Amino acid sequence: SEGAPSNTFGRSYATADWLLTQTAVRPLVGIVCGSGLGGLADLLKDQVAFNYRDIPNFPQSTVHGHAGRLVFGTLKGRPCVCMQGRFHLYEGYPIQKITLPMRIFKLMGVETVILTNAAGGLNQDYKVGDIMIIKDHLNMPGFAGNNPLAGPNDERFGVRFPCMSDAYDRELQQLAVDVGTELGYRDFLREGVYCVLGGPSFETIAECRMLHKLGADAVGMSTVHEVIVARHCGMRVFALSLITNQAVMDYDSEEKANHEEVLQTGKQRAEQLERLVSTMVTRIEYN
Ligand code: 6GU
Repeated sequence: SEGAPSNTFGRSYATADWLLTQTAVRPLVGIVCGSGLGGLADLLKDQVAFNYRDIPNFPQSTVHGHAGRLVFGTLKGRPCVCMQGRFHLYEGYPIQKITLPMRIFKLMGVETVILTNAAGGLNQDYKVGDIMIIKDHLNMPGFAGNNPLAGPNDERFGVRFPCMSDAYDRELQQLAVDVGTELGYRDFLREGVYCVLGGPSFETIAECRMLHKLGADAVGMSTVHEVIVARHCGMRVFALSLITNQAVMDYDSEEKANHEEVLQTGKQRAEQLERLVSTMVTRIEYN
């Protein structure tokens, strides 16, 4: 029957229901923390946290050697839920499994999703440590048919052919510029296009050059799938990339992309990125 292969409505509903019986928090904002950026969850007050392995239907995190956590709590009184650790295509999950948490967010009442990630800089003006407000994306796996909405459409979530030209909420982008300016972040705050690849191998030099020519400012392995599913079911979306390294663009370079550099830069800028997001949360308007 319709929706049968994955029945994500039934599973999302059961999980949302289970979570809401375990916590009094009714989250309006859902946050997804990127690599090295999980400290955001620690800012939540009156926390109720769940290991992913204890949540029915939740995928398990494999990437950093420790279990991911879903953390409920409040940021200056605003009810939030925060994913500390996310799921990636390169871990081998079916793409619908990666994005299931977005549908669970929706069914718990979340209106706004904020996503962060670590990314490589393709724009030659970008420096390591820059924070990029994502204004648009290039979905490379999607070009090859790997889209989380492929398969039967469940109208309870959204339409068959969702619009993506308004995926990244303009008001939230402006709010980020305003808050970033107030916090004194202007020198390292950027706005650009994020390109997602499947990973886990980093890009070749030729691939970086190609992506740059195609209009990408930063490249990574996450976020876009979650954005598509979040927009499909009508949540507002805001996303940030922390530029953790410069993608290698020429053959004379001695640079090599590596995960340690990604995590190291995350540590240096994480606090500022967390302050930007938490300040934004306290100013978002709710319906
Ligand atoms: Cl250079 N590439 C990709 N695909 N993901 C990244 C990255 C680069 N830096 C951080 N994440």
